[in-house]
Amino acid sequence: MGDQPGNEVRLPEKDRLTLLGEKPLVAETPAELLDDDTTPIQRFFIRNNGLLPELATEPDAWSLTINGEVERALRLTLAELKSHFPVKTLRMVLECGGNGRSFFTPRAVGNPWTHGGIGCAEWTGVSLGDVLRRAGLKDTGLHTAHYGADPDSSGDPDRPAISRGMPIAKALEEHTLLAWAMNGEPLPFYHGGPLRLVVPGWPGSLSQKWLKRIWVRDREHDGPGMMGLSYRVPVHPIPPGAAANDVELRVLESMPVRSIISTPADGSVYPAGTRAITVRGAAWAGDDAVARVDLSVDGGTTWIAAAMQPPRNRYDWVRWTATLRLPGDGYYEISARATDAQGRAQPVRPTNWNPNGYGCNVMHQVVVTVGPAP
Ligand SMILES: Nc1nc2c(c(=O)[nH]1)N[C@H]1C(S)=C(S)[C@@H](COP(=O)(O)O)O[C@H]1N2
Ligand SMILES: [Mo]
Repeated sequence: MGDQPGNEVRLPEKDRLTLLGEKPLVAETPAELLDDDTTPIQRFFIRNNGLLPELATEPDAWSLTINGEVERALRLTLAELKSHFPVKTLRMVLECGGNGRSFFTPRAVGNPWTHGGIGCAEWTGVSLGDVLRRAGLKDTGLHTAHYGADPDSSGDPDRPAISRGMPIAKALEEHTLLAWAMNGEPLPFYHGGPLRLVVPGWPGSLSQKWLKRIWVRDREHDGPGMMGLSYRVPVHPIPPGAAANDVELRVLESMPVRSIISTPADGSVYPAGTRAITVRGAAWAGDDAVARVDLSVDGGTTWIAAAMQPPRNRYDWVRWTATLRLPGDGYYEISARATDAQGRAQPVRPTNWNPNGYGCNVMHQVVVTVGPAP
């Protein structure tokens, strides 16, 4: 599949994802398909920025180079990564920085994500920090720069589709992984197999797929995805639709607190007389922890606290459930609102409009009807 430059992609292995773009392939998961504790591979969103690389025929021979501001440059095969460093499996959220973009008014530039640029998988790999320490970080090693095997849409092999980087502290966090397996299976090609980064809690764009090289730099990286308005948001809020010239910007790091309702599906109809419905979903909060999730069926007049399942590890999402009592038959809008450990809750309406539409964490709502639809 990877060797067809036209990317005429059919995805038999994907289950009812919503296609947001075909070239490059971008597809999100409808919220009602995010009802599993661990997102199955066939329901995991896809975000590509360029062409697909060639399919690796011998995954264990895949090599990763670590160079730049290190004592000794390393070139490691996947087989060496698997056997020379402590292996860990962590369930962690991966979320596109543009998730929720379509809720901004005016429309921000980019893929019109609704609530489905998110998934939570079990990633198996080694801590990037362990590998960087093996290479020996110099005092001048302050940022990373990531390179994958996928060329930019022009097809020029020297132009990466995307190449972002992070401050060295995030790279050294034990949860930042070089991952080769997803939900216990070899990392699928679409998700960056044989090898990718998983940088949990921060925009998905840092989690470089088809990872070939990590360049340790003495300054913030300047590859595609790092310059101009890319993954940057205004330091001080600006009016929706305003030009960003002369506006002070910062690189988007931790993603904001967010939740989705995965049951019931939007538009569900219940038999007349139903007075209690079970609601389920997930919540996550970037680098932070989820403190609570509340639900309302009356536009936020009253709230019911959801019961939360403890996360398995840091960066795992929180699965939650609640039973909502309804006063009678009719039409209801259910809203979910997550709050992080610092007391920051999801907004009722999208706040923090920004030109490229990052980090929109407006509450998710689903509509249900009890009894015959009016
Ligand atoms: N090499 C490479 N890595 C990449 C990308 C890409 O286009 N090429 N897209 C990034 C973006 S923007 C996101 S949101 C995640 C999506 O990962 P997924 O397709 O496995 O869901 O991969 C990131 N890593
Ligand atoms: Mo993304």
